[in-house]
Order: sequence, then structure tokens, then C-alpha cells
Amino acid sequence: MSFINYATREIQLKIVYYGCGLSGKTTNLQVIHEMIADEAKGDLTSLATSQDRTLFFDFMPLVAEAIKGFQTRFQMYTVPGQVMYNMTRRLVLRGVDGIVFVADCQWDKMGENVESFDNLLENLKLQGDTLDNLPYVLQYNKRDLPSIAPPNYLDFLLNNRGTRRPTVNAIASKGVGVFETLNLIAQLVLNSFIRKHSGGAREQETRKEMVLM
Ligand SMILES: Nc1nc2c(ncn2[C@@H]2O[C@H](COP(=O)(O)OP(=O)(O)O)[C@@H](O)[C@H]2O)c(=O)[nH]1
Ligand SMILES: [Mg+2]
Repeated sequence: MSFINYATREIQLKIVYYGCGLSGKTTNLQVIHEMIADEAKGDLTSLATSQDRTLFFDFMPLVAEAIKGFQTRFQMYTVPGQVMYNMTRRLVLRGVDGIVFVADCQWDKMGENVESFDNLLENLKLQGDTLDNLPYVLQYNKRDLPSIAPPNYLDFLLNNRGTRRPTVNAIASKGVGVFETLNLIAQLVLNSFIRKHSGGAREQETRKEMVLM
């Protein structure tokens, strides 16, 4: 759920990177964090409870204000992908505004990708949300490895819920596709916020303004 702070004139929007263990979620956040100018970002924090590491940081894109009189602050989270950390994933998903689902393209990870996607649907349902009403982007990661499934097979498995959602082919460990993904989700989340709060009048304008780097 977006949060409007009238005192600081900030809109806070929460983006969660979801996906199975080792798909590349942490790598995405590390690359983003490294590239953002110091004055625009908070610390990269690890919220650790025993073994399940959740990464978090927030940043304010260096752009013209998207909504008059307000700055936008994006809160970026990863979840632990391992099956056993489902309670942590539910906590992190609370109040989510947008999701990046990071899929591992290796053939032998298809089962885990689907399991993680189903887990996402189930956890959203438990908090009264549904993916159909949320902005999300699919990132097909690890395109540099041998034995990977073609993007249209990943679409067949993961991108089959009515309206086709945006996808990005990525090699997160080399930074490829990381900012494309971030730009897409940031725009979708911001436009969704504007639609909810002002009837969509400024949507086109925002699209042009949103350049994250
Ligand atoms: N070859 C390759 N390795 C990657 C890529 N993205 C991430 N990795 C590696 O995969 C491993 C797991 O990545 P990590 O970001 O920790 O996954 P997480 O569990 O989803 O947070 C790390 O060793 C990364 O360096 C990629 O695009 N290609
Ligand atoms: Mg991780």
C-alpha cells in the first residue's frame, strides 16, 4: 500500500523482488544500489532473522517531481526464496505496490520458478490482494548460462494470466536488464498510484518524466 507523508511531502511506494532461491533477486538490488548516487539512496540493509536474509533499501529517483509538490521514495525489498521462509515472505509482501518476479531461466529451475510464482499468488491472496490488480514485471534472468529455456517458454509458464505483462531478459550479475526492469516497474507503480489518486489525468506526463538514471 502506498503511503503519503504530508509532513515530508513524500509518496512512498514499495517494490518487492520475488522469486525462487538463487534466481538473482539480491544481485538486482545490489546492482541498483551501487549505481544510484549516494545522496539519493539509503543504506543497503540486511534484515536478518537467523538464516533468512531480506535485503532492503530505499531511494528517491533524481527526477522532476512526478506528482506536484511531492517527492517519490521507492522502498526496495527482496525476499528469501527458500521454501522454508514463507512467513518472512508474507511479512515483506504486506503493503506491496509492485512486484518484480525474477525467474531463473535454467531448464532445471522451471519447477522452482512455478512453485515460487504459485507461492506468490497464494501469499497475496492471504492478504486480500491479487496479482491481477498489482503492477508487476517478469525478469527472465541468467540469459548467459547454457541450458536455458527460451523466453516464450517462460511466458507460457509464468506470463499466462490474461493480459500479458512486461518481461525483461537479464544477466543481473553483469547488470544487463537490471535498470530496464526497474524503470518498467517504477513507471507502472507510479502510474497505478496516480490513477488511484487523481483519476489518471497526469499519467502521460509522468511517463515522460520518469527516468531513473
Ligand atoms: N551466470 C549468472 N549468474 C547470476 C546471474 N544473476 C545472479 N547470478 C548469480 O546467482 C547466484 C544467486 O544470486 P542471488 O542474487 O544471491 O539470488 P537470490 O537468492 O535470488 O537473491 C549468485 O552467485 C549470483 O552471482 C546471471 O544473470 N547469470
Ligand atoms: Mg537473496
